[in-house]
Amino acid sequence: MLDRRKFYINGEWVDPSAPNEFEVIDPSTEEPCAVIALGGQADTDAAVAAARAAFEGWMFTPREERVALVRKLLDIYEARAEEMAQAISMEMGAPIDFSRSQQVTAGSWHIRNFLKAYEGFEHERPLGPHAPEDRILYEPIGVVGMITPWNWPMNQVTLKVIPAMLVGATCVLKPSEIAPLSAHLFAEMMDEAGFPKGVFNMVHGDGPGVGTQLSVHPDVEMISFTGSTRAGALISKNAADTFKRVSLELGGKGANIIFADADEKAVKRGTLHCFSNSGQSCNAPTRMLVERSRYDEAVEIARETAEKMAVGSAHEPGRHIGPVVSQAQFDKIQRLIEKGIEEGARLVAGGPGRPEHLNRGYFVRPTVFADVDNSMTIAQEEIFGPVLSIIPFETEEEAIRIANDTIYGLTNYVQSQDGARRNRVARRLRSGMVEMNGKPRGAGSPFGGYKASGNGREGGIWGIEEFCEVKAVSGWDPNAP
Ligand code: TXE
Repeated sequence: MLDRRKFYINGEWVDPSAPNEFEVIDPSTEEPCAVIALGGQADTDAAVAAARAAFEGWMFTPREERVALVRKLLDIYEARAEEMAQAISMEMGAPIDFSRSQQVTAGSWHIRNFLKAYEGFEHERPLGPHAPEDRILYEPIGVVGMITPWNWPMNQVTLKVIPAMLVGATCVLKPSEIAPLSAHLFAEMMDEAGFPKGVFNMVHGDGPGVGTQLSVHPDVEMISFTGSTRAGALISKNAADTFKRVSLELGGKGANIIFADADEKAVKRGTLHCFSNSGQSCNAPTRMLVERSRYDEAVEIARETAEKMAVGSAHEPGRHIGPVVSQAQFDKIQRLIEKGIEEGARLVAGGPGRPEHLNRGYFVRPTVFADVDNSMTIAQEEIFGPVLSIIPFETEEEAIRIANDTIYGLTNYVQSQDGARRNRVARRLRSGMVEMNGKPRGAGSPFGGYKASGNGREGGIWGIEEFCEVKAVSGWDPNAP
């Protein structure tokens, strides 16, 4: 069993202030695979103090030096990619090939994209061509508490840590306690890259402990959070008394609108996308809205796709999906599948229980419900498992109404050969992202949600500005350095 009971504070690996041990469970086997310590107030305070003390120096470090350190980190990250893939598979159950090709590379993709986006980022800008004595300064916000989840661990860690490092903010990272191994390894990489002491700190802990302590801490200027809508609301409330900036990336209930003129692969593509990462993605297209004339055909394709989808251990190579992350998530998904049946949706593939060939591990059967009404629980709640709900529609207007009829607003999807229709629908969907005809979002585009899906934007120039305060200065001497 791996021993990961140390925290990374002020450039050192230190012991926790109290033992408070916590076992990390491998979701493929249900066996403990590592032990960490959950931090307490003294650990949080030490990490925040280190980040605070490092801030001034880091903020005024020449940008080329910060960029060079991030470049060095990228080299190390790529050199240790296999270790990272193994850690992610073990902690959250992504099959090893998926871990290598998607989970790990999401991190390097973000690091590269941020380096590119930051090239064009000016920390000091004139207000406009006719206001040379007005200067707008984009300054690093200060100490940032970063709280991350377990579903795309390196995706989320790099989306927060990298832009903060580039602009000159400092941070305390609290990764998910149920999938902390990749973040621990990431902290080793930050150490190896040689970031100055205290610039990056990492403390393991849970929500009621370190998560809350960071949220209320008077010396933390910002919380950047990805996780459940429940925890996001709590963090906002906890942060209110100290006027922190709170950036939230929360749940989703994406609609995938398939018009009758959609390309023939659209249904299969949408089903596979919904099941990818065992359905544990906030932007998963979990509600498939299909125009009536192609509805029966779509249900059949989705059923076939689900039945062909292999499920197996994270430690085996192949294109199967793995278990979900924990017993709690497994139970939640089972409860929602039962609820779907109870409320009258038509189960066409999968269903309750584990796949027959697996009797241990948090494995869920790829499940498809047809004849779903958008008011049903399975169409409203984020399930976070491989469960697809198919809903018929008659008109474009009705499709837009159903898509928007959710508390969430993260990603919606549109499939149609009619460009004018695609653009028209994209303008009316209340979500931070709309992806059409299977085209993935471009590098450097912003990621984030409307409504209960959150409020910040990560990635690209938007994700860099998140970590900056904006200062307006008048009487600036444009001819002086
Ligand atoms: O999330 P939590 P859970 C959704 C998904 C999933 C559900 C529950 O629907 O089924 O959330 O997952 C920290 N103050 N998403 O319970 O609790 C916690 O320690 C400060 C969507 O695992 O939100 C961890 O680091 N921090 C999502 C992180 O929050 C708190 C990804 C996420 O855990 C806290 C994950 C508190 N009061 C789950 N309570 C996405 N947007 O991708 C918890 N935490």
